[in-house]
Amino acid sequence: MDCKTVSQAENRLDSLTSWDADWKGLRVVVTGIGRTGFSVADTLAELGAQVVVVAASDDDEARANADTLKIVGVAQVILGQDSSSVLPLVNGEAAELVVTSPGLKPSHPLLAAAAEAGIPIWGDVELAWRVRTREGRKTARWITITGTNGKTTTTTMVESMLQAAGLRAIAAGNIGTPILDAVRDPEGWDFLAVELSTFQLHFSESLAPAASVCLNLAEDHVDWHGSFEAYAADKAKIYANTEIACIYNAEQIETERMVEEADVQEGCRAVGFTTGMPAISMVGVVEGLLVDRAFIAGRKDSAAELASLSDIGDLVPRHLVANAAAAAALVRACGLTPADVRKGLQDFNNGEHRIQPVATSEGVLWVNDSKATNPHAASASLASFKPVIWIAGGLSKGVDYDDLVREHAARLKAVVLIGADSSALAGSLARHAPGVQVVATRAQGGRHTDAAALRGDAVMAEAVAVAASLAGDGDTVLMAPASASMDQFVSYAHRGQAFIDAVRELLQSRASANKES
Ligand code: UMA
Repeated sequence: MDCKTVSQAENRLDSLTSWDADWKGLRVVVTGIGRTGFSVADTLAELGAQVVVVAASDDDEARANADTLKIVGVAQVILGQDSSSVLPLVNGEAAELVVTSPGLKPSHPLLAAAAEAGIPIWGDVELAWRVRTREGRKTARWITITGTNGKTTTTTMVESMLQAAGLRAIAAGNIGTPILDAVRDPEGWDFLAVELSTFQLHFSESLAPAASVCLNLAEDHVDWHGSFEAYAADKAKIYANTEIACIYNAEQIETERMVEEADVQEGCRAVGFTTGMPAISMVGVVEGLLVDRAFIAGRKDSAAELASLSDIGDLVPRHLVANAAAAAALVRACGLTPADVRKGLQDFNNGEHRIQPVATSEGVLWVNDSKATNPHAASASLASFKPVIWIAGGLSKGVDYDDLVREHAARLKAVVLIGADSSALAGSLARHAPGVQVVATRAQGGRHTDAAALRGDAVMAEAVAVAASLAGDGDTVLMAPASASMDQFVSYAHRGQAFIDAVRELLQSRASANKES
């Protein structure tokens, strides 16, 4: 492409800032055909763009997605050939835009080729921001959340608080629902609680959230970003153009520095969150109460009670307090009341069997997510913890575990398999997490013939005992089976209760053994 053509294409892209803009005929290459790529190609086809999709995968799911995309008007889908460094032409001409999936590194040959040719590269989140306004529909305000750990929990808390305030709101983004699926909802939303990974932030430029947070920063995904500095720089993009408040972690100076260096909208405030006593312009904790010293008139010498820590749950590990404080700061910035914050936390807590902390003992956190009956739900809870001893398996319903295991292999310390036959999950683990220790309970594959030992309660007691023997200080034992329960339990609730009972029994017997010795 010559210089003139590149600048014409860029001018055209500059004008594409609403659903109703002129997207017709725009030549776009979409990379990836997973959740993101599918939603991008589907959206662009609906907008009338000319779309070619390229992806490395060539499995049944990719082929089914390709068939659907062709039906909705995507010009061409090229599977199994992502390693080429030649961008495909779109209807015989060079692409004007590439929209990529977060799984592709910036150094990927196709993206490197696009960059070399001066073709802009957006992520799905950039596209979603640009099409968020549409004639006749509500335009949602965005609350954006990133951080190395706790993104999913905080995003879910924000969603719960917004809904408690009677607003139409949903969590989307890295949490699992592609942001474009949320944006295209026919009714529209008041707010979107948007979880963003650094991969997504890397390919976003124009977002202007109402409130934003980087929860914390630790070394992660360096292979994708090339260096820790590059990873941190992408995380810092969360604060760009924020309208009302940038929320930072007052216990981690790096996040405050990011806010200091961010270009934000005029009047935007910097507000800290802490698990300790809040200074002025912070949300924090005083004597078991979550309190606000940022969004009240008398903040110089007083604080407003938002909720009690017991509203979050019976047992609240420190990281969950931090997540609640961050979520509260985000929604208070957007005008929610203390009552909305409290109700949101209570509703979050009442999600029994859904990422439910059961106990902490000897530095190990035990979490019940029996409601995670499929890979998608299990992915959200796995993303919240690291390192994890994962109790999983059960009735697979023919689903594919490869993506789930591939995505989370790095956070797994060990896996304990429950279920009558979890060979599909075992296969995915062998393929995509070969270094991770996998221990099967005795009921697996009919290895045990004693009917009593096959009962759910006995299986769970065995799984919990094995997990306890593998877990050490700082680990989380997460029961998020990614499978249905009915092969060994009456229901997911029964499975969750069996886990809670087994954990409590184990900890009690440990406590009495310690007393005796
Ligand atoms: N692909 C290529 N070439 C490559 C890599 C991938 O062509 O080199 C193709 C694959 O063939 C496949 C597609 O890309 O067709 C897969 O895309 P993807 O890896 O971007 O995954 P999606 O299914 O689109 O899911 C993504 C996020 N995945 C990643 O960031 C890796 C999901 O976050 C997110 O929920 C989803 O979009 C919706 O927004 C998951 C995740 O693990 C949970 N995120 C990481 C984390 O939380 O740590 C960042």
